[in-house]
Amino acid sequence: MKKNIILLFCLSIGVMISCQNQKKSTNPQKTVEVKVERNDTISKATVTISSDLNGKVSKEVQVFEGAHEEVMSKVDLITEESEGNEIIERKSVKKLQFLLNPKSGSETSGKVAFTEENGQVLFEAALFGLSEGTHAIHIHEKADCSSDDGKSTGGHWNPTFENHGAWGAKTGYHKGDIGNFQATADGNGAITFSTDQWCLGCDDATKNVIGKAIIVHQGEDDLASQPSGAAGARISCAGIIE
Ligand SMILES: [Cu+2]
Ligand SMILES: [Zn+2]
Repeated sequence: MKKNIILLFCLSIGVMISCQNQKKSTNPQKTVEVKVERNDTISKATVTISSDLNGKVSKEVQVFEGAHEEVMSKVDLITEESEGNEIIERKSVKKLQFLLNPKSGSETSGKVAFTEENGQVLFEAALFGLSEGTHAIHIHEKADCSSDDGKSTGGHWNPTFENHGAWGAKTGYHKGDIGNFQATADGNGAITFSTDQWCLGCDDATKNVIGKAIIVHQGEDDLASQPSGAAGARISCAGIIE
């Protein structure tokens, strides 16, 4: 009798498992990923639609390039078509790129990029024509690189009214206090920086970097002097504009 009960128990577990396995979906799960890259002349959108039908994944990629409004209206069309079907996730990546131009009689140029993904902004800069050693790089408050000395960009971007300092310091830091980087003997330098305390064009004025400027300095930021770290002349500038 006891044996029969155990046998019945095992049988019913077996049935339960096989029933669950039969619950296979006939509708694919769709994921739409929209990646938008933009610089001052052109926008490029890459739309990847992935369909997952019971583990079988197929991908369809479409790329649009051209004027920003045109590109975005094509993206809207595709994503609207897919809506109502089985979209489970929609990712959006926004990338802005700018050129840094020499200031204060320097020959320092470079490239900067901001990439926003999942609430995180990645900042990447590559510099050329520097003197060897440590240089400061900050976000200043105005996207105006018109003056020869770069001072038209104003002071450090400080929307939370804190002291100047090292990023994350308990004693305070500006939202523009990226910090320092090193340049090699051949004059090249690079820095990457990632934070969730910035955004690209959101409504939060304490996070939005659009309308500000990137400034590279001749000297090192001592991360203590007020109001800007005593980093010396402004030798390269880029406005962060959309
Ligand atoms: Cu600065
Ligand atoms: Zn500062």
